[in-house]
Amino acid sequence: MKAVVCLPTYNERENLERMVDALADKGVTVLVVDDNSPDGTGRLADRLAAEHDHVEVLHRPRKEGLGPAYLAGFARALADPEVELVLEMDADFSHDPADVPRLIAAAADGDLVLGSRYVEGGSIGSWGALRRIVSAGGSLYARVLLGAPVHDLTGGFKCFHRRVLETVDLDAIDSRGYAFQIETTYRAIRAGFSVVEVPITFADREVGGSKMSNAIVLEAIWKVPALRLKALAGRL
Ligand SMILES: Nc1nc2c(ncn2[C@@H]2O[C@H](COP(=O)(O)OP(=O)(O)O)[C@@H](O)[C@H]2O)c(=O)[nH]1
Ligand SMILES: [Mg+2]
Repeated sequence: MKAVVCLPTYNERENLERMVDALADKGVTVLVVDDNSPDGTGRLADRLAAEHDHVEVLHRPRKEGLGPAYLAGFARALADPEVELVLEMDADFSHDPADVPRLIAAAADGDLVLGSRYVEGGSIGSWGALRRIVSAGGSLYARVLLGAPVHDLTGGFKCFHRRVLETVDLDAIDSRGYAFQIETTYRAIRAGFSVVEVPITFADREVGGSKMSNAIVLEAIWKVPALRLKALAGRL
């Protein structure tokens, strides 16, 4: 079953080559989606794509957040009719490339697989107290407001079957940050798809900087009730 890992990058020059190497023996195609990173990640990605059969690159003109980058990556991945699984993954080693086969294997048991920090066996490495609270609180907030039976709604290590991405109205999604993760999972659930959570250990990045911002947190806070209202109005 052909699988594509969409890897959004913004200033990940120090991580990308190691990540591409770590994914080389996982039987996946890596689609780097770079938003014209000022640090030259896009040029590095082009070189890696020239060197490795399992690497492809999608260049976008400017940074617009994770959401639009993933949507562009999904469209590119699905354009190949042989692709059955599309994965989301961070390029900064917060998500362990060694976990990719577990996510793919779990796709046999569900339509959407989530790498989950908040189920038994899952954990977070060295994050400080504030980020833990924002992340765990955000997932709980979304879980309660949406009534979604999922423990990690904000995580970005996921594996979609093609049918999920073809059924959900991706054109209607304008979330950019964590809200994008919440929205894609919620829309999948609303559409009747099954979700499987696989425990993962989330590690803090060792090199490069996080792009998390207050705007990303605020977007998630207001988007969750907005999604619920849309669903109640029968528009989702
Ligand atoms: N293409 C693209 N990638 C992004 C953007 N923002 C973040 N990323 C990538 O998304 C992944 C997760 O972002 P990160 O900043 O580590 O977020 P954090 O893990 O929540 O701190 C990394 O691979 C980033 O390079 C963006 O606007 N565009
Ligand atoms: Mg990160």
